[in-house]
Amino acid sequence: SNVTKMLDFYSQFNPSPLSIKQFIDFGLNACESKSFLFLRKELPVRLANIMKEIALLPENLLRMPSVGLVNQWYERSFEEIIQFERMEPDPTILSSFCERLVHIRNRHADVVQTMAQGVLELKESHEVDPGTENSIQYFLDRFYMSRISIRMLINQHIHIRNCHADVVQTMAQGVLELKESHEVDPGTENSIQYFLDRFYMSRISIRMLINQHTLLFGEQIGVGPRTASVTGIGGDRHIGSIDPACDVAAVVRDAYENARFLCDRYYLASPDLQLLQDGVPSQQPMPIVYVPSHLYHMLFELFKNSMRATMESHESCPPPITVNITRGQEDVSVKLSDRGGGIPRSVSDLLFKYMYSTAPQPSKSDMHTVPLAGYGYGLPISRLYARYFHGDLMLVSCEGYGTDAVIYLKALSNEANELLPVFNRTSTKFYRPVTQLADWSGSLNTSNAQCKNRDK
Ligand code: W6P
Repeated sequence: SNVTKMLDFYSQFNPSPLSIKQFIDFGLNACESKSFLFLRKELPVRLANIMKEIALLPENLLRMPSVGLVNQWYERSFEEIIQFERMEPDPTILSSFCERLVHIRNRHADVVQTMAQGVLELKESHEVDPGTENSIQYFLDRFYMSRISIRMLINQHIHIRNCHADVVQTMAQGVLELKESHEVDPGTENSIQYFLDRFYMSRISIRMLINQHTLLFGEQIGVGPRTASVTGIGGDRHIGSIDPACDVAAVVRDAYENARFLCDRYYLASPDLQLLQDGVPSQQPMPIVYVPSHLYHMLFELFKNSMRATMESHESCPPPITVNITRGQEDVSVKLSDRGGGIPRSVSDLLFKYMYSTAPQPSKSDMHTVPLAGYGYGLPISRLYARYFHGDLMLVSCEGYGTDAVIYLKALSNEANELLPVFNRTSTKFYRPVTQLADWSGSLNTSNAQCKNRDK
């Protein structure tokens, strides 16, 4: 069909990764039609690349209803975006494009849960061999990364429309509407010119005053920690979802406070936070060019895990969770250390595996006791957020004592490039489950170990 042809066409292109710096430059020179022209090619490319990988999934997973549903969402969204292929970026098209993006973003809101459901369906209906399990792990990492990147593009575009285009462009559109519906005489034209000069100048000056005021006084007033650090109500220095002065320490405090709220409700107590910078207590901000909501997501997840481990291993007097933030040449590192008794190495590898993370869900009837952390997809998804801009997330646990979790972030925004899955021959190979022979003694695949050299 036509859509299949388009899929083949767009999947030939590699996605173009952007750096945080490029996102910012693009956002500052915000031009909605330029963004439109970029996205109507880049979004189909990213969608097509991951859809080609969906098609390579093990057949028994593809047959699961939830996976089929997710697949349908992708097909529909791909079709909707390529509708704009040959359209001129006039105001009407630009606004319907933006509406479409919001629509698509909503359609894909529950992808993670639905995919997890699909994996659960598979596990309940089939015996899953290690080869298949590996393919699924490989796929889900790439699939969720692709999703993170697509959402990032959509959010940046919407920002460009909201922040820069809105007033100026809506006004321009009004002028256009007038010109199309009436003959405009020179006198009217002059007064419009006069008005708009003053209107825009007034706007520029008001924004300038607001920015100065909030930058100078916004921090002390304190709009409430969560809003302050994540949404950055303190002068809109934000460029879309990027904060060029994202205060890592403030986001740590936010995430801690919100996790503590859940912890207190569940355990009626919670560990304290000891916040260090370069190993010593500090109230200084630790600014970095980053997406605060992504950082918050990772920290909130890690805090929930640390708090649960701490409370489960200490009936009274829970030891504090220590967070040490450090800045080096390449990385800003955030290390969370708990004394929650740790986890064995055999378990810490599993925490990032989607197949194991799909723990049997807590009973739906028990809606009032929100479990603190269900080892859901929180950790693997958090690690993807870290890796998305070439950082990382690691766990080092000492069983019997506690766990260190480290988030690494690129210190320099021009090195913080998007990390994107690319569909090609190499990625295709991973979906052909070759039954690997164990080349180390006593390792994973016992059935293989027994039938030595029986690979055909
Ligand atoms: C634990 C297990 C865990 C996972 C992730 C982060 C922190 C911790 N602490 O005991």
